[in-house]
Amino acid sequence: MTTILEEPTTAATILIVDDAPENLNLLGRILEGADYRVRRQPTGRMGLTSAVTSPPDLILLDIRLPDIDGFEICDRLKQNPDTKDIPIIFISALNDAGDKVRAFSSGAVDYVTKPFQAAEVLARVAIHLRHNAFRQQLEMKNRELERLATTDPLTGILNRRSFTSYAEHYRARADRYHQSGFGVILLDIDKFKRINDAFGHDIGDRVLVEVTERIRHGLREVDLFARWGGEEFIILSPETPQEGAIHLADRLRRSIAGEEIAPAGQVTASFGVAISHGGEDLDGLIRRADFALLDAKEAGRNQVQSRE
Ligand code: GH3
Ligand code: MG
Repeated sequence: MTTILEEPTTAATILIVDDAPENLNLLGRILEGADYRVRRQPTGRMGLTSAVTSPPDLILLDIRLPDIDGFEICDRLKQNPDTKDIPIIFISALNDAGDKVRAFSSGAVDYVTKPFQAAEVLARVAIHLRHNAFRQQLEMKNRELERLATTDPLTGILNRRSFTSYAEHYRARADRYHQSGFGVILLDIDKFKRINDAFGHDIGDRVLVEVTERIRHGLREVDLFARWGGEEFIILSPETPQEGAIHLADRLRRSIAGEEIAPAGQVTASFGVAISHGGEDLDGLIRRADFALLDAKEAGRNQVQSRE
Protein backbone atom coordinates (compact mmCIF):
# COMPACT_ATOMS: atom_id res chain seq x y z
CA MET A 1 0.00 0.00 0.00
CA THR A 2 1.42 3.38 -0.96
CA THR A 3 1.13 6.02 1.69
CA ILE A 4 1.39 9.10 -0.51
CA LEU A 5 -1.66 10.41 -2.32
CA GLU A 6 -1.27 10.29 -6.07
CA GLU A 7 -2.13 13.08 -8.48
CA PRO A 8 -5.29 12.14 -10.41
CA THR A 9 -4.34 11.12 -13.95
CA THR A 10 -7.42 10.10 -15.91
CA ALA A 11 -9.33 12.69 -17.91
CA ALA A 12 -12.31 13.80 -15.86
CA THR A 13 -15.90 13.93 -17.11
CA ILE A 14 -17.71 17.18 -16.49
CA LEU A 15 -21.45 17.67 -16.75
CA ILE A 16 -22.69 21.15 -17.66
CA VAL A 17 -26.34 21.99 -16.97
CA ASP A 18 -27.41 25.33 -18.46
CA ASP A 19 -30.50 26.36 -20.42
CA ALA A 20 -28.64 28.94 -22.53
CA PRO A 21 -27.16 27.16 -25.58
CA GLU A 22 -24.45 29.80 -25.98
CA ASN A 23 -23.26 29.15 -22.39
CA LEU A 24 -23.35 25.39 -22.87
CA ASN A 25 -21.27 25.69 -26.01
CA LEU A 26 -18.80 28.23 -24.68
CA LEU A 27 -18.19 26.38 -21.38
CA GLY A 28 -18.06 23.07 -23.22
CA ARG A 29 -15.44 24.30 -25.64
CA ILE A 30 -13.31 25.81 -22.87
CA LEU A 31 -13.33 22.52 -20.95
CA GLU A 32 -12.78 20.34 -24.00
CA GLY A 33 -9.85 22.59 -24.88
CA ALA A 34 -8.35 21.56 -21.54
CA ASP A 35 -8.88 17.86 -22.38
CA TYR A 36 -11.90 17.22 -20.16
CA ARG A 37 -14.72 15.00 -21.38
CA VAL A 38 -17.87 17.12 -21.43
CA ARG A 39 -21.59 16.30 -21.28
CA ARG A 40 -24.10 19.08 -21.91
CA GLN A 41 -27.70 19.17 -20.64
CA PRO A 42 -30.13 22.07 -21.26
CA THR A 43 -32.74 21.43 -18.51
CA GLY A 44 -32.73 20.64 -14.81
CA ARG A 45 -34.53 17.37 -15.26
CA MET A 46 -32.17 16.16 -17.98
CA GLY A 47 -29.18 17.27 -15.93
CA LEU A 48 -30.43 15.36 -12.91
CA THR A 49 -31.08 12.19 -14.92
CA SER A 50 -27.67 12.41 -16.55
CA ALA A 51 -25.92 12.88 -13.19
CA VAL A 52 -27.73 9.94 -11.58
CA THR A 53 -27.51 7.45 -14.45
CA SER A 54 -23.82 8.04 -15.06
CA PRO A 55 -22.23 10.12 -12.29
CA PRO A 56 -19.68 12.61 -13.68
CA ASP A 57 -16.56 13.76 -11.82
CA LEU A 58 -17.83 17.33 -11.46
CA ILE A 59 -20.93 19.35 -12.31
CA LEU A 60 -21.18 22.94 -13.49
CA LEU A 61 -24.70 23.97 -12.63
CA ASP A 62 -26.76 26.98 -13.59
CA ILE A 63 -29.24 28.20 -10.96
CA ARG A 64 -32.07 29.57 -13.04
CA LEU A 65 -33.36 26.74 -15.16
CA PRO A 66 -36.81 26.40 -16.77
CA ASP A 67 -37.96 23.32 -14.85
CA ILE A 68 -36.10 22.34 -11.64
CA ASP A 69 -33.80 25.06 -10.33
CA GLY A 70 -30.11 24.52 -9.56
CA PHE A 71 -30.57 24.62 -5.77
CA GLU A 72 -33.06 21.80 -5.87
CA ILE A 73 -30.91 19.73 -8.22
CA CYS A 74 -28.01 20.22 -5.83
CA ASP A 75 -30.16 19.21 -2.83
CA ARG A 76 -31.33 16.05 -4.57
CA LEU A 77 -27.85 15.02 -5.71
CA LYS A 78 -26.51 15.52 -2.18
CA GLN A 79 -29.21 13.23 -0.79
CA ASN A 80 -28.36 10.42 -3.20
CA PRO A 81 -25.49 8.20 -1.94
CA ASP A 82 -24.36 7.64 -5.54
CA THR A 83 -24.01 11.33 -6.34
CA LYS A 84 -23.51 13.06 -2.99
CA ASP A 85 -19.74 13.36 -3.35
CA ILE A 86 -19.71 14.88 -6.84
CA PRO A 87 -18.36 18.43 -6.55
CA ILE A 88 -20.90 20.96 -7.81
CA ILE A 89 -19.91 24.43 -8.96
CA PHE A 90 -22.71 26.90 -9.55
CA ILE A 91 -22.34 29.17 -12.55
CA SER A 92 -24.91 31.90 -12.31
CA ALA A 93 -25.74 35.44 -13.28
CA LEU A 94 -27.22 35.86 -9.78
CA ASN A 95 -24.66 37.89 -7.93
CA ASP A 96 -26.52 38.27 -4.69
CA ALA A 97 -24.82 37.19 -1.45
CA GLY A 98 -28.03 35.40 -0.40
CA ASP A 99 -27.95 33.22 -3.52
CA LYS A 100 -24.31 32.38 -2.95
CA VAL A 101 -24.92 31.43 0.67
CA ARG A 102 -27.87 29.28 -0.37
CA ALA A 103 -25.70 27.58 -3.00
CA PHE A 104 -23.07 26.65 -0.44
CA SER A 105 -25.63 25.54 2.12
CA SER A 106 -27.16 23.18 -0.44
CA GLY A 107 -23.78 21.51 -0.77
CA ALA A 108 -21.99 23.28 -3.64
CA VAL A 109 -18.21 23.55 -3.43
CA ASP A 110 -17.91 26.79 -5.38
CA TYR A 111 -19.74 29.61 -7.12
CA VAL A 112 -18.76 31.43 -10.31
CA THR A 113 -20.66 34.48 -11.52
CA LYS A 114 -21.51 35.15 -15.15
CA PRO A 115 -19.98 36.57 -17.22
CA PHE A 116 -17.14 34.25 -16.30
CA GLN A 117 -13.51 34.22 -17.32
CA ALA A 118 -12.30 31.00 -18.92
CA ALA A 119 -9.06 30.86 -16.93
CA GLU A 120 -10.93 31.25 -13.64
CA VAL A 121 -13.42 28.48 -14.47
CA LEU A 122 -10.59 26.15 -15.47
CA ALA A 123 -8.62 26.92 -12.30
CA ARG A 124 -11.64 26.26 -10.07
CA VAL A 125 -12.59 23.07 -11.89
CA ALA A 126 -9.02 21.77 -11.60
CA ILE A 127 -8.70 22.47 -7.87
CA HIS A 128 -12.04 20.85 -7.00
CA LEU A 129 -11.30 17.76 -9.10
CA ARG A 130 -7.96 17.48 -7.35
CA HIS A 131 -9.52 17.86 -3.88
CA ASN A 132 -12.16 15.30 -4.68
CA ALA A 133 -9.67 12.78 -6.06
CA PHE A 134 -7.57 13.18 -2.89
CA ARG A 135 -10.65 12.76 -0.71
CA GLN A 136 -11.54 9.53 -2.53
CA GLN A 137 -7.99 8.22 -2.12
CA LEU A 138 -8.06 9.09 1.58
CA GLU A 139 -11.35 7.25 2.06
CA MET A 140 -9.92 4.18 0.31
CA LYS A 141 -6.77 4.28 2.38
CA ASN A 142 -8.79 4.70 5.56
CA ARG A 143 -10.87 1.65 4.67
CA GLU A 144 -7.69 -0.30 3.97
CA LEU A 145 -6.15 0.83 7.27
CA GLU A 146 -9.33 -0.15 9.09
CA ARG A 147 -9.15 -3.60 7.50
CA LEU A 148 -5.48 -4.00 8.37
CA ALA A 149 -6.11 -2.91 11.95
CA THR A 150 -8.97 -5.34 12.53
CA THR A 151 -7.94 -8.50 10.68
CA ASP A 152 -5.16 -11.03 10.89
CA PRO A 153 -2.98 -10.75 7.76
CA LEU A 154 -2.32 -14.50 7.36
CA THR A 155 -5.85 -15.88 7.74
CA GLY A 156 -8.02 -12.82 7.00
CA ILE A 157 -10.17 -13.41 10.09
CA LEU A 158 -10.58 -10.96 12.99
CA ASN A 159 -7.51 -10.29 15.11
CA ARG A 160 -7.46 -10.41 18.88
CA ARG A 161 -8.08 -6.71 19.36
CA SER A 162 -11.20 -6.51 17.18
CA PHE A 163 -12.52 -9.80 18.58
CA THR A 164 -12.30 -8.35 22.08
CA SER A 165 -14.17 -5.23 21.12
CA TYR A 166 -16.98 -7.11 19.29
CA ALA A 167 -17.19 -9.69 22.08
CA GLU A 168 -17.48 -6.96 24.69
CA HIS A 169 -20.39 -5.55 22.72
CA TYR A 170 -22.12 -8.98 22.67
CA ARG A 171 -21.54 -9.46 26.37
CA ALA A 172 -23.00 -6.07 27.30
CA ARG A 173 -26.05 -6.70 25.10
CA ALA A 174 -26.59 -10.20 26.48
CA ASP A 175 -26.45 -8.78 30.03
CA ARG A 176 -28.84 -5.97 29.23
CA TYR A 177 -31.46 -8.16 27.56
CA HIS A 178 -30.94 -11.16 29.86
CA GLN A 179 -30.29 -13.29 26.82
CA SER A 180 -29.37 -16.90 27.22
CA GLY A 181 -25.68 -17.62 27.68
CA PHE A 182 -23.10 -17.36 24.97
CA GLY A 183 -20.25 -19.77 24.54
CA VAL A 184 -16.56 -19.05 24.21
CA ILE A 185 -14.43 -21.72 22.57
CA LEU A 186 -10.64 -21.53 22.60
CA LEU A 187 -8.73 -23.97 20.45
CA ASP A 188 -5.06 -24.61 19.98
CA ILE A 189 -3.43 -26.79 17.34
CA ASP A 190 -1.69 -29.80 18.85
CA LYS A 191 2.08 -30.14 18.54
CA PHE A 192 2.14 -27.41 15.95
CA LYS A 193 5.81 -26.76 16.57
CA ARG A 194 6.52 -30.19 15.12
CA ILE A 195 4.82 -29.22 11.85
CA ASN A 196 7.02 -26.14 11.56
CA ASP A 197 10.11 -28.13 12.49
CA ALA A 198 9.40 -30.95 10.05
CA PHE A 199 8.02 -29.02 7.05
CA GLY A 200 9.10 -25.41 7.52
CA HIS A 201 7.31 -22.22 8.49
CA ASP A 202 5.57 -21.77 5.11
CA ILE A 203 3.83 -25.15 5.38
CA GLY A 204 3.00 -24.24 8.99
CA ASP A 205 1.33 -21.09 7.66
CA ARG A 206 -0.63 -23.12 5.10
CA VAL A 207 -1.87 -25.41 7.84
CA LEU A 208 -3.06 -22.38 9.82
CA VAL A 209 -4.98 -21.12 6.78
CA GLU A 210 -6.55 -24.55 6.12
CA VAL A 211 -7.56 -24.96 9.77
CA THR A 212 -9.11 -21.48 9.61
CA GLU A 213 -11.15 -22.51 6.55
CA ARG A 214 -12.39 -25.71 8.18
CA ILE A 215 -13.51 -23.81 11.26
CA ARG A 216 -15.10 -21.05 9.23
CA HIS A 217 -17.20 -23.59 7.33
CA GLY A 218 -18.55 -25.00 10.57
CA LEU A 219 -19.72 -21.66 11.99
CA ARG A 220 -22.86 -19.56 11.65
CA GLU A 221 -22.90 -16.00 10.32
CA VAL A 222 -23.46 -14.67 13.84
CA ASP A 223 -20.49 -16.46 15.42
CA LEU A 224 -17.37 -14.37 16.03
CA PHE A 225 -14.18 -16.09 14.96
CA ALA A 226 -10.68 -14.72 15.49
CA ARG A 227 -7.04 -15.62 15.60
CA TRP A 228 -6.21 -15.33 19.28
CA GLY A 229 -2.47 -15.90 19.00
CA GLY A 230 0.06 -17.92 16.96
CA GLU A 231 -1.79 -21.26 16.56
CA GLU A 232 -4.64 -20.45 18.90
CA PHE A 233 -8.14 -19.43 17.76
CA ILE A 234 -11.21 -18.15 19.57
CA ILE A 235 -14.93 -18.39 18.82
CA LEU A 236 -17.82 -16.60 20.44
CA SER A 237 -21.12 -18.29 19.75
CA PRO A 238 -24.11 -16.14 20.81
CA GLU A 239 -27.15 -17.59 22.54
CA THR A 240 -25.62 -21.03 22.91
CA PRO A 241 -26.14 -23.25 25.93
CA GLN A 242 -23.29 -25.31 27.37
CA GLU A 243 -24.21 -28.51 25.49
CA GLY A 244 -24.58 -26.57 22.24
CA ALA A 245 -21.10 -25.07 22.55
CA ILE A 246 -19.52 -28.43 23.43
CA HIS A 247 -21.32 -30.00 20.50
CA LEU A 248 -20.10 -27.25 18.17
CA ALA A 249 -16.53 -27.55 19.45
CA ASP A 250 -16.57 -31.29 18.88
CA ARG A 251 -17.88 -30.87 15.35
CA LEU A 252 -15.05 -28.41 14.63
CA ARG A 253 -12.52 -30.77 16.21
CA ARG A 254 -13.65 -33.56 13.89
CA SER A 255 -13.54 -31.30 10.83
CA ILE A 256 -9.88 -30.48 11.57
CA ALA A 257 -8.75 -34.01 12.42
CA GLY A 258 -10.93 -35.78 9.86
CA GLU A 259 -8.99 -35.21 6.68
CA GLU A 260 -5.21 -34.94 6.38
CA ILE A 261 -3.70 -31.60 5.47
CA ALA A 262 -1.02 -32.29 2.88
CA PRO A 263 1.90 -32.49 3.29
CA ALA A 264 1.67 -32.20 7.07
CA GLY A 265 -0.62 -35.21 7.52
CA GLN A 266 -3.26 -35.37 10.22
CA VAL A 267 -3.57 -32.14 12.22
CA THR A 268 -5.50 -32.08 15.47
CA ALA A 269 -6.52 -29.37 17.89
CA SER A 270 -7.60 -29.22 21.53
CA PHE A 271 -10.65 -27.25 22.62
CA GLY A 272 -11.69 -25.45 25.81
CA VAL A 273 -15.31 -24.32 26.25
CA ALA A 274 -16.85 -21.89 28.76
CA ILE A 275 -20.38 -20.46 28.86
CA SER A 276 -21.07 -16.99 30.20
CA HIS A 277 -23.06 -16.66 33.39
CA GLY A 278 -24.63 -13.19 33.33
CA GLY A 279 -22.54 -10.54 35.03
CA GLU A 280 -19.20 -12.20 34.40
CA ASP A 281 -16.63 -10.13 32.55
CA LEU A 282 -15.11 -11.26 29.29
CA ASP A 283 -11.62 -11.81 30.73
CA GLY A 284 -13.01 -14.19 33.34
CA LEU A 285 -14.91 -16.13 30.71
CA ILE A 286 -11.90 -16.46 28.42
CA ARG A 287 -9.76 -17.51 31.39
CA ARG A 288 -12.18 -20.34 32.10
CA ALA A 289 -12.06 -21.42 28.45
CA ASP A 290 -8.26 -21.33 28.68
CA PHE A 291 -8.27 -23.58 31.77
CA ALA A 292 -10.57 -25.99 29.94
CA LEU A 293 -8.15 -25.94 26.99
CA LEU A 294 -5.27 -26.85 29.33
CA ASP A 295 -7.42 -29.70 30.67
CA ALA A 296 -7.85 -30.94 27.09
CA LYS A 297 -4.09 -30.76 26.46
CA GLU A 298 -3.32 -32.59 29.69
CA ALA A 299 -5.93 -35.26 29.04
CA GLY A 300 -4.18 -36.20 25.80
CA ARG A 301 -5.09 -33.52 23.17
CA ASN A 302 -7.52 -33.78 20.20
CA GLN A 303 -10.52 -33.40 22.50
CA VAL A 304 -12.99 -30.92 24.00
CA GLN A 305 -13.15 -30.00 27.68
CA SER A 306 -15.38 -27.45 29.39
CA ARG A 307 -15.32 -25.51 32.63
CA GLU A 308 -18.37 -24.36 34.57
P1 GH3 B 1 0.77 -28.00 22.12
O1 GH3 B 1 0.14 -29.24 21.60
O2 GH3 B 1 1.10 -28.11 23.57
O3 GH3 B 1 -0.04 -26.80 21.82
O4 GH3 B 1 2.17 -27.85 21.36
P2 GH3 B 1 2.56 -26.80 20.24
O5 GH3 B 1 3.80 -27.28 19.59
O6 GH3 B 1 1.40 -26.56 19.36
O7 GH3 B 1 2.77 -25.51 21.10
P3 GH3 B 1 3.96 -24.52 21.25
O8 GH3 B 1 3.36 -23.33 21.96
O9 GH3 B 1 5.16 -25.17 21.86
O10 GH3 B 1 4.35 -24.12 19.78
C1 GH3 B 1 3.54 -23.30 18.97
C2 GH3 B 1 4.33 -22.98 17.74
O11 GH3 B 1 3.54 -22.22 16.80
C3 GH3 B 1 5.54 -22.15 18.02
C4 GH3 B 1 5.49 -21.03 17.01
O12 GH3 B 1 6.71 -20.85 16.33
C5 GH3 B 1 4.43 -21.47 16.03
N1 GH3 B 1 3.76 -20.36 15.41
C6 GH3 B 1 3.14 -19.31 16.01
N2 GH3 B 1 2.62 -18.48 15.09
C7 GH3 B 1 2.92 -18.99 13.87
C8 GH3 B 1 2.66 -18.58 12.52
O13 GH3 B 1 2.03 -17.56 12.25
N3 GH3 B 1 3.10 -19.38 11.53
C9 GH3 B 1 3.80 -20.53 11.78
N4 GH3 B 1 4.20 -21.27 10.76
N5 GH3 B 1 4.08 -20.94 13.04
C10 GH3 B 1 3.64 -20.19 14.07
MG1 MG C 1 -0.34 -25.73 20.14
